[in-house]
Amino acid sequence: MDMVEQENGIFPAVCPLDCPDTCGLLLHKKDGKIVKVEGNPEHPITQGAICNKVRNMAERIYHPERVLYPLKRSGPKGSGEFVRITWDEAIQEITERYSDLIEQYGPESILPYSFYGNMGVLSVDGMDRRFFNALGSSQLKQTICNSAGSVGWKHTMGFGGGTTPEGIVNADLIIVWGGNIISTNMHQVMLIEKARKSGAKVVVIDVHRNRTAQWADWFIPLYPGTDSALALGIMHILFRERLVNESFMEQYTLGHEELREHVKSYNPERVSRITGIPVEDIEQLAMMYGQAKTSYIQIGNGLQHHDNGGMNVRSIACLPALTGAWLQDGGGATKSNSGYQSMNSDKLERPDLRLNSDTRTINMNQIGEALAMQEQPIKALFVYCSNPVVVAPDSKRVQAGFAREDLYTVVHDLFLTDTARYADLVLPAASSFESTDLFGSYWHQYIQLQEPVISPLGESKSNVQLFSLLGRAMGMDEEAFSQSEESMIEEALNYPSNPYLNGVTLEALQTQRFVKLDMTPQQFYLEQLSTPSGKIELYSNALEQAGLPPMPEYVPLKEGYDGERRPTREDNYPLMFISPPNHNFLNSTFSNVAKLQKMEQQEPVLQIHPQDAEALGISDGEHVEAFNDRGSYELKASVTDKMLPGTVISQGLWWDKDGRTRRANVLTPDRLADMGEGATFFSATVQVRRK
Ligand SMILES: Nc1nc2c(c(=O)[nH]1)N[C@H]1C(S)=C(S)[C@@H](COP(=O)(O)OP(=O)(O)OC[C@H]3O[C@@H](n4cnc5c(=O)[nH]c(N)nc54)[C@H](O)[C@@H]3O)O[C@H]1N2
Ligand SMILES: Nc1nc2c(c(=O)[nH]1)N[C@H]1C(S)=C(S)[C@@H](COP(=O)(O)OP(=O)(O)OC[C@H]3O[C@@H](n4cnc5c(=O)[nH]c(N)nc54)[C@H](O)[C@@H]3O)O[C@H]1N2
Ligand code: SF4
Ligand SMILES: [Mo]
Repeated sequence: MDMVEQENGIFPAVCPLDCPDTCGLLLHKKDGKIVKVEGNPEHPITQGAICNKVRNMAERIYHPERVLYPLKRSGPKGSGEFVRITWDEAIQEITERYSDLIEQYGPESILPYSFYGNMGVLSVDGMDRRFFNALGSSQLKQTICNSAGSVGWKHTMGFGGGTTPEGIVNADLIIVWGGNIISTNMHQVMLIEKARKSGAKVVVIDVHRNRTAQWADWFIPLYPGTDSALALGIMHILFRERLVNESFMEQYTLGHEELREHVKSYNPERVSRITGIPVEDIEQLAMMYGQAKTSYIQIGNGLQHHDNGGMNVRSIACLPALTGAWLQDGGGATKSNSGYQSMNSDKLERPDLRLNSDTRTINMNQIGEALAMQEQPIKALFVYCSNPVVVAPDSKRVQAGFAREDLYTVVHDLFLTDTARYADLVLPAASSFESTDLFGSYWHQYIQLQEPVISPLGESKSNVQLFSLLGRAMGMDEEAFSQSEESMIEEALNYPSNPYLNGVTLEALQTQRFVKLDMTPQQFYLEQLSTPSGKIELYSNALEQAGLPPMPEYVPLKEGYDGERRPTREDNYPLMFISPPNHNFLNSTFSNVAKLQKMEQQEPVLQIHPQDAEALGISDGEHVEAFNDRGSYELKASVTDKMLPGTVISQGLWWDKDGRTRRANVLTPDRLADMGEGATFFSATVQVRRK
């Protein structure tokens, strides 16, 4: 008997959320319903510990506001007024509208908009892609999360993977740089705690004394977007003090002699002026780093959501190449480990089904602008696994785009999100616990399988079910649209180009649950770097050709301040506005769960330094408005010295409520970062006033 049919029991599951930990879960089922979610103690990395968010997952699955039937809009866009229709009516409507649009404007008038609301590869890099490939729609550049940093990393290291988790316990110095891992990667904290018991020191470098900084041994605050300058200052001292590993640099790097000259101008005094960090602290940090036996740097996502985000990551990624930390088990750095688990995307996504090979691509960070395009306008949007009205920058423009009367929008989600409220048609999505899917992790090296534990609630359908149904309804008669999930998984894992996947099979997943990648090739990590030179590129010709500095460099933010350029009276928006994730939501997911809202003080909070609060006449707990030319919204002030003066912080991506805007992204820019066309959420300036 399969899991769905069993009324009672404890069943294995995978956390589907966009979180590096990809925990193994156990779902307790009673009378056919999930009543409890806990960690699976047998998962080698996550070991039975899970976050509070997912412990409350049942509340989300059975939330009274979950969308259970197809809905058709009956009021103005954004009003949230819908009537129930049948699946047959919904599918018929989509196929008719799409056929008309294709005839009149061509298939590129249709744009999918998706991200990783469910990390299952069949859901977001599988049947969905097949459908849009066969349709010939415009393509989305998925740049909203880490693309600036990934490209910065790749220009230095080549391959999209770094230090793997298990070794971290051996490190004696751990630097968490621009990340808030207590909230965003809790199992890394568990491993670091082990290292700490053996004497390791933990340093956090951030613009905010976040939860992770409070837990660290040493917190170093700096001005936003100045991380490259700090990394270059550390390099300056490492060369000066001969704390570099000459033979390592000789063997494994390109451009160390040029770099040695280059960093002479980044003396500690200059770096201190830019970053706001005292000279003594820069000296001490560099000495600690240079003298550590096994140093490890966790490069967070926060510091790459900036105009200079690619370079920030690149500069930091150069540090272990100077000391040779890569030679130690657990040494080095990680930005993302997604490279180890790449799957057979040709088989999964079937790009061969696309007939128009030069289809236009639209950057998801600029969806507001894209929806305002007059020429070759986007006439239809299909949103799934994402909530762009809340998560995309310059949100008022995004909202205006979604409000266009002539735009035909379909949203597939579990809830009537702020985005779904603008849809013409809302389709009910099954949760991952109601579906079959395959999960990797962008941090650890275990692959997992999800099999359905309960039946889809109401009339909801998984992404795979939906897109295969739609494909067939649109006359796509290829076998690709009737393939079973199991067969898709087999094809995804059959990928000799990625040797790490050796031995990972559907059968192994069914019997063992957690199947580790074959990490043998990692032993040759330094010998097989996929940069153009095959070495760690301290000097990058590719960057030079792209018109960017070939060596790590501090480039000030386009919108923002540093220690050398503080705001003046002429600056209307003198505060830097940073809006990173909070502890209890996952991006905007869970922002509608009452228990978790309560743990986040029920509403958006603006942390403001006492000096700034005093100058603006703001007291703790009162309501304020944060604003700039892009928009404004109301928050509750929390006066605190967790940042340097001049920086304000609001954590968490909130949905609007009762007509009140609660979206941080009304203030953020849709400019693209220096690399990877990435998002620049945190290079935003604002002013704040009493409400
Ligand atoms: N609880 C929870 N967990 C999550 C998420 C969530 O929303 N909630 N989101 C998931 C996703 S999609 C991602 S990408 C990861 C992200 O998780 P992390 O890698 O931890 O990155 P962020 O939380 O985005 O940002 C971390 C820190 O960057 C800091 N920061 C901002 N600008 C700068 C700067 O210029 N320099 C430095 N040094 N620091 C800066 C912010 O203050 C913040 O403390 O977390 C995942 N896990
Ligand atoms: N200001 C600011 N903005 C940010 C960030 C920030 O730090 N600050 N972080 C950015 C980052 S790093 C990221 S990754 C993005 C994340 O942005 P998104 O990927 O849009 O994340 P969510 O807001 O969690 O939205 C995911 C949606 O997918 C839905 N969903 C879940 N499972 C399924 C499924 O199986 N099928 C379908 N069809 N839908 C499903 C959920 O209900 C939810 O509404 O946000 C970015 N935006
Ligand atoms: S959100 Fe992250 S920490 Fe929480 S259960 Fe999921 S994978 Fe684990
Ligand atoms: Mo992300």
